[in-house]
Parts: sequence; C-alpha cells; structure tokens
Amino acid sequence: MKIVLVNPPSLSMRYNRFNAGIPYLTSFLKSKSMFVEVVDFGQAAYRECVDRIVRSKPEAVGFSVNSYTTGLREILSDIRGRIRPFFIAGGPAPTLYEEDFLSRYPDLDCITLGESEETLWEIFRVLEKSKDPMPDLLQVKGLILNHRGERIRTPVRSFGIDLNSMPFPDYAPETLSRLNYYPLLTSRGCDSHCVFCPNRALHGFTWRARSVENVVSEIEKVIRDHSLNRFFILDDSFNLDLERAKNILREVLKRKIRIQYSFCSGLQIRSIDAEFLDLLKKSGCAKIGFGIETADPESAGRLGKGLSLDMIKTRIDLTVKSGFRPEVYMIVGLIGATVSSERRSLSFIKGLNVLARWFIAQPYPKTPLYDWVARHGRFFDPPDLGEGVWNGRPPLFFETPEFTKEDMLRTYYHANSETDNYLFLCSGNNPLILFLTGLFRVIRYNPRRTLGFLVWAIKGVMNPTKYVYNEHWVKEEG
Ligand code: B12
Ligand code: SF4
Repeated sequence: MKIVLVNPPSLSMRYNRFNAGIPYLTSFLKSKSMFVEVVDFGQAAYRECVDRIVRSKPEAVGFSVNSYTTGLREILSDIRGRIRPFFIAGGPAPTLYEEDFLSRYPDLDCITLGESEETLWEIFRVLEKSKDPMPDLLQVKGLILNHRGERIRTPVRSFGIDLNSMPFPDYAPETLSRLNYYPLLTSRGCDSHCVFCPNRALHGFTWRARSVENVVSEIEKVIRDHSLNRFFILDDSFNLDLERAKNILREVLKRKIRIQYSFCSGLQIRSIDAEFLDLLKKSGCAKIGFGIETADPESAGRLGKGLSLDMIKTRIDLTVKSGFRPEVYMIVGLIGATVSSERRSLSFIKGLNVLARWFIAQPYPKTPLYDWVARHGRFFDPPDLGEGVWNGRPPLFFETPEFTKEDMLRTYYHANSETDNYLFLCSGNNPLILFLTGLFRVIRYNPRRTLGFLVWAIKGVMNPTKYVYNEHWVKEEG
C-alpha cells in the first residue's frame, strides 16, 4: 500500500523551510513496511508536484496543513481530475478547525486530529483490508470522516505514544543539505496554559519527553550519517524538566560531541538556573530566547504562564550574567490589551538587556483568547494574513473596542523599533524594498528612531549574515 505525504504551498513561503510532522509520519509508516513518498510544494514547481503525485498512483494522499497553507483546494481538484486516492489531511489547521475545515475542503475523505503516527497507520490497515472501509474507519480513534457529505466523529484519541520507542524522523538528505542543520525534537507538548496557545489541542495535555540516551543517540547518528553538527531544537518546552535538560547537555559534553545549536521556541524562563545556562554555553548553544508575551502586570496575571515581573527580571539578569543576550518574544493584543497596557509592557522590557521581538496575537480556536475575541471583539473575515510576520507585515485577525486594528499595528511597529528589532518593520525579499519599507514605517510610526534604523541598515549591508534573521544559530548583534 502506498501513500504520498504532501507539504502544500504556504503563504509564509519565506519561512516554509521544512515540515516537522511529515518526517515523523514517514519513518513510523516505513517501520510498518508501508511505502511512503513525500512531495514538497515548497521545493518544486506546482505542476511538477501535482504530476509526481499522480504518477506515483498512491492509494492515499495525506496533506499536512497549518493555517498558512494555501492552494489546497486547487491541488485536490487537480489530482482528483486524474486519479481518486483516499484524501486525508492532518496538522494544526484540521486539528483546530475540525468540521469547519472539512466543510471548506469537501474533497477530503477524512481529517485526523493532533499527533497522527498511529492514527494514520490504523487508517491504512483498514484501507488495505477492505473496499468499503467506512464501517471499520469508525473504529479508528481521532478522526472526522466525510461520508457522503455527513461529518462523522470517531472516539477521541489520547496522545500516549511512547516517544522512546519511535523511529527517528526520516528527513530527506536533500532537505538536510539544503537546511545545513538538523531539526531535533526531544519532547512534545507543554504543561502551561497560555491563553493564546493551541498546543494542547495539538499535543494533548501532558508534556512527554524522550530519554537522555535516546536524544543523544539521535544526535550521534545525525553527525555520523549526515556529517551535520548544527541542530535546531523544535521543542515547545525543552527545559520543562530542568534536570533532564541538564542531563542531555551533560551527556553531550561527557561524550565530547561538538555541536552548535539554537531553539525554535523560547525556553521556559521559570525553569532555568546558573548551572543550566553554563551547560548551554559550554555545549554549543548559540542563542536563547524566552516567551515572555507580556510584561504588563495585569495582562501577565491573565496570561496563564505563571510569570511575575520580578521573576522575569531576576532570570534575565542571571542569563545576561552567564554571557547570553537573550531574545524575548512578546505578543501585542492579548486578552484585555489596550494602548496603555502595551506601553507598560514595553517600558518594562526596555529596562532589560534583551533583544525583544514583538508579534501580533493570533486567536486560534480551542484557546481562551479565541473565546474572548468571539465574545468581546470582532474577527476580520477573511483575516489579513499578509505574508507572515517574518516579512514585516503582521497578520491582523481581530480587534476589540479598546484596541483597534490601527492601535495594534501602531503598537507593533512602535514597540519593535523602540527595542531595535527593525527587521520586523521591513517587508519583501529584495534588499532595496526591505530598506524602503522599513524606512517608511519607522518615519511613520516612530520617527525619533530613524537614525537607529539607518545605523542598523548600514551594519546589515556590511555584515548581512550577522543581521539578517535567517540563521538561527548566528548570534545577532551580539
Ligand atoms: C517547528 C515549528 C516550525 C518549523 C517547522 C514547520 C512545520 N510545518 O512543521 C518552522 C520553523 C519552519 C515553522 C514555521 C512556521 N510555523 Co511553526 N511551529 C513549529 C512548532 C514549534 C513545532 C512543530 C513540531 O515540532 N512538531 C512536531 C511534529 C511531530 O508535530 P506536527 O508537526 O504537529 O505533526 C503531527 C500532527 O500535526 C500530524 N500531522 C502533521 N502533518 C500531517 C499530515 C497528515 C496527512 C496527517 C494525517 C497528520 C499530520 O501528525 C504529525 C505527527 O504526530 C509548532 C508548535 C507545535 N508544538 O506544534 C509551531 C506551529 C506549527 N507553527 C505555526 C506557525 C503559525 C508557523 C508559521 C506560519 C510562522 C510564520 N508566521 O511564518 C510558519 C509556517 C511554515 C509552514 N509552511 O509550515 C503554528 C501553526 C498554527 C496553525 N493554526 O496553523 C504553530 C502551532 C505554533 C503556534 N502558533 O502555536 N514552524
Ligand atoms: S509555554 Fe509556550 S508551548 Fe507552553 S502553553 Fe505557553 S506558549 Fe504554549
């Protein structure tokens, strides 16, 4: 039985560097002797990708979809005109939007909810066995089926897969040589309750971690097989269990493994100490960041992360003392935000020795932020997705009577320029356009920072790798 797993095009093409879910599904299914092919629309032309799917005549095609995926309807209809495999979609968007997602894509036969290695394998066992799979598919947990226009939910699946018994993800050698680093996932999920975060719906309610031995042997295998020693750690909460995190780094040092690495998401600021920071430094960590989200005392109280301003200040000071200049990730527009609450947040952050990056809140279904906006504010329909925040044009999803669309944009550009994060003011891929959009926005939203912007731009021209936000292990401005 053969399946093609597809990474469709993304509105955030500039950031569509790899897909983390597909290599896990691929290795798991291969370990069950299934034949899997991967087609990545981020890496080849549209027509070529559709032709490859059709030529391989799969029994099933599975799409990995997040909210920034684009062109899915067109791909489905282009394939459907030529072959009719079983169509499945999984990933963050189907998981969060559920029936609404299926209604938007009626060509799909089913969607899977959350982590899906076992779900997909069980679907295939049913498809392999029977020409009329419907009755048996009803027994597979974690699905919404599209049966002759009717949506049928199967029982809920709990995410209990033992991460240590899973095969390592199957990243294609071309992907790794293009990336020149290895995406490493040492744990799944998180135990915090941040009001904006959809991760509980994606990975369940508990944090699950791989053993130290399992993680370090993957690192050794990557170095051996791919001659790569750069790692990009994808965990949502790498240091949730501080002792486990330290033990991974101790083991790397003990075995004299020479690596460079950085993190995709912030580390948990509540779970650090001097020894951990020292181990990070010694074991090759190039850069760290923390998800602070808001530093207005009232908004921080509502955030669900359990951080106080005192704790933030003490831990940032400790981090700086140990030789890192940390990044902090901030969100404009959380529950109850106003122009003044955002000003208070900014003023606190400016007092710290950090590089702050400000984003705009995106309310995902199944989160308290979403429910609050539904009650209290107004969603934009369709949302202004822009090209992803990384292109300097933040997506706008909603506004409230106290914090309008204009307030959000103004706060976003103002805060980013106040904290010298000028890249978030710039849009486009061409350096001249990047410069001109940034210059226009700094003059419009924060003219007194124009000189700072020009100095940053000149340094960027002289040393692009250090200043352009594309290499996560390159220390910026440090
Ligand atoms: C690593 C990461 C990235 C990486 C890799 C992206 C990727 N597509 O995998 C990079 C840095 C490139 C990235 C970029 C972006 N990301 Co990102 N990213 C993450 C992060 C932190 C971890 C993902 C991870 O490690 N997953 C591990 C694997 C095992 O899980 P998984 O990918 O979800 O896959 C499982 C299931 O979803 C399912 N599944 C996935 N695909 C399929 C396909 C089929 C057929 C089936 C049946 C099942 C299935 O089974 C998989 C195995 O269990 C998540 C947060 C999170 N915890 O999910 C955000 C997250 C996925 N990213 C997000 C966003 C918004 C983005 C960007 C749009 C950011 C931007 N503005 O540019 C871009 C989009 C790029 C793109 N086209 O994908 C959002 C998505 C929200 C949403 N509703 O869609 C998340 C959830 C973060 C958040 N805001 O909470 N990201
Ligand atoms: S700490 Fe990070 S991963 Fe955990 S709930 Fe909050 S935002 Fe989500």
